[in-house]
Amino acid sequence: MSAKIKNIVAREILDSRGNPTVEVKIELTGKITAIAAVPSGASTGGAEAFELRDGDLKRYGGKGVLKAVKNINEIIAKALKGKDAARQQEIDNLMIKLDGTENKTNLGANAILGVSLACARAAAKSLRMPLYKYIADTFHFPPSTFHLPVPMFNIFNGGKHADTNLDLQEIMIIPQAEIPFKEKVRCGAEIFHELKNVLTQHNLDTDIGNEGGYAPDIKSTIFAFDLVLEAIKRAGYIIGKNVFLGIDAGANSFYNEKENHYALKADGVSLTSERLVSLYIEWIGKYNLISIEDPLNEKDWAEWRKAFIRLKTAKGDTMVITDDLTVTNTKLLEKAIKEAVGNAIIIKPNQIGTLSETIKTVKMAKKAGWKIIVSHRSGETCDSFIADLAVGVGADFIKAGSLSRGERLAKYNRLMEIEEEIK
Ligand code: 2PG
Ligand code: MG
Repeated sequence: MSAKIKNIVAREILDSRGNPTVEVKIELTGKITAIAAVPSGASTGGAEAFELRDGDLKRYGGKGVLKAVKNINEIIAKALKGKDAARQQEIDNLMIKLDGTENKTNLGANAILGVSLACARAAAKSLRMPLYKYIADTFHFPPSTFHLPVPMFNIFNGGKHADTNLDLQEIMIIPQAEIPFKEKVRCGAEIFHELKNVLTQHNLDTDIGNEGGYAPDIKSTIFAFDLVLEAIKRAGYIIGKNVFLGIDAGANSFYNEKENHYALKADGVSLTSERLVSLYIEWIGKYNLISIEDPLNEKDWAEWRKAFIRLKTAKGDTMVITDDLTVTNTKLLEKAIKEAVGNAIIIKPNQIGTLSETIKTVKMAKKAGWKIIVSHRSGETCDSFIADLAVGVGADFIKAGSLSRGERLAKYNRLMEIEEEIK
């Protein structure tokens, strides 16, 4: 039997970048407690749900979250006390109503999401179920077919996640699907460590960026790909067979709106969207690039559509992933499906602000035959909720950063634990 919400207490904690974020502890009747923490993005999409920050420049440069914490402790807690924790949809709806705005600007999506996730975790505990199973059951995903998502390891950080000249935000290695999850982790880690040796040999920095991948300045974009390929080979893996490449271009960040072109500072070139897409096509052929996230800026739907057609024509199974374009929002996803701009979507709970709405987006994408990539944010905590979420909804992939930094490994380690449980 599930239990009733007895108490909700929020606190301000710090995320992996040292910025304040929200942590929520829920207590249920029967002495069950659960905690969840909220992540935060740096390269955020324009239409994301509202992240409430204090704006008080005397604290954390205005980034404090005491208002969000207060909204939980004084408003949300009161409204939810006594409710059945396992009625996730009802609880989420109640908070949406309490907020009363389209983008959760009153209470803050960071406040609402913290409660939503902590509630799910507490309910799962009260039912003595692992969180992934609870999510599958509650939202009617087929529980008998649990599988692990394929990890996309971001081993080269750039864009808004590093202070270097690499314009692409993420270069990811994607192990072959057929091996166990723990072998995928080993493959990723071995290549990650080998990349350090390769960088050292080229006299390049081996410091890491926001998501735990290396972040050196480089002489050109393709040089970064070459370095990764060298590391793959030296680690004993074969590109195109054991491991593939993916990128998150994060194209908003190098798009120049005034001139309507994309400025690649690593290469000293400015490109139209058409020429940028030609470059992607070149990389698909040359570097076994199987997925491209946010290839163009989020405003240019017409160019996205053209890009999708060209990328698919170049190689039929290329994944064209929407992130900033759809921000886990069903309205935007509906448009994206209708306008045929991609075939895969990034799912980030904090882009929309409740677990129920996140699941709605997953279901809509699945129905349209899109691939699901559950994702972390560049500002993370050690909460591993998205690992369970990925398994619960049967996601195809998970993107949780590199093979370093505790807040990234927390997700991969949890997935290895789940793999043991479900075999
Ligand atoms: C992205 C994410 C995570 P951020 O663009 O996919 O990698 O970055 O959290 O900064 O939006
Ligand atoms: Mg992205």
